[in-house]
Amino acid sequence: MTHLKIFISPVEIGLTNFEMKGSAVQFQQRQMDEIAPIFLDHEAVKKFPSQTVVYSVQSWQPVAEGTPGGLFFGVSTIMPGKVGREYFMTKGHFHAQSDCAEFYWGVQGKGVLILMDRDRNTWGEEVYPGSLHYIGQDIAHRLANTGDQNLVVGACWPSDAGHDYDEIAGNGFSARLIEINGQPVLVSE
Ligand code: PAN
Ligand code: ZN
Repeated sequence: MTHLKIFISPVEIGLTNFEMKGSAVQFQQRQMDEIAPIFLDHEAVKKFPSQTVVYSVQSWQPVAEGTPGGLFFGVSTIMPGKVGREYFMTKGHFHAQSDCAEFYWGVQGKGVLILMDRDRNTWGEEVYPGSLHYIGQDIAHRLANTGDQNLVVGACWPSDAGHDYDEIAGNGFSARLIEINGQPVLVSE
């Protein structure tokens, strides 16, 4: 019986670093060997040990994936680094249920949220501690770390959003975030 009881939530979050703790927290890592094709410079990729961690994601999915009306919560950590002149970044995706939006917010470090619509217009938003980002319906999204420390970003998205990785894996974004004269610049493919 739950009536009149006061519980402790199964998940808590560090208020400064956003580290999630609790038995319900899931953890996923993406290593260089797994995501190498997303980077432009395939020779530069080979300089990294294959198990180099590019990013990790903690998440709490309180309902089954695909459940309408629920929410998922996650914290992404993108390591600092560049493959050639291209910053370490996430795979990026559209949501499978393309009318599902998402919030991101910057926690630590600095980076760029790269966004692309279905007409393949690509633009970025600067990510920094306190930046808040609304990712609208039908907008592909990817995070790139442009700093020299971990980029930590919170996220909240609908439990029925799903992830369509195939479109980006096949066609990429229409621009890449490249370091030019020490600054991040979006360059058309
Ligand atoms: C985020 C992303 C996370 C990792 O939680 O899933 O940053 O990026 P990829 O999923 O592109 O590898 C989110 O956007 N969820 O919907
Ligand atoms: Zn998403």
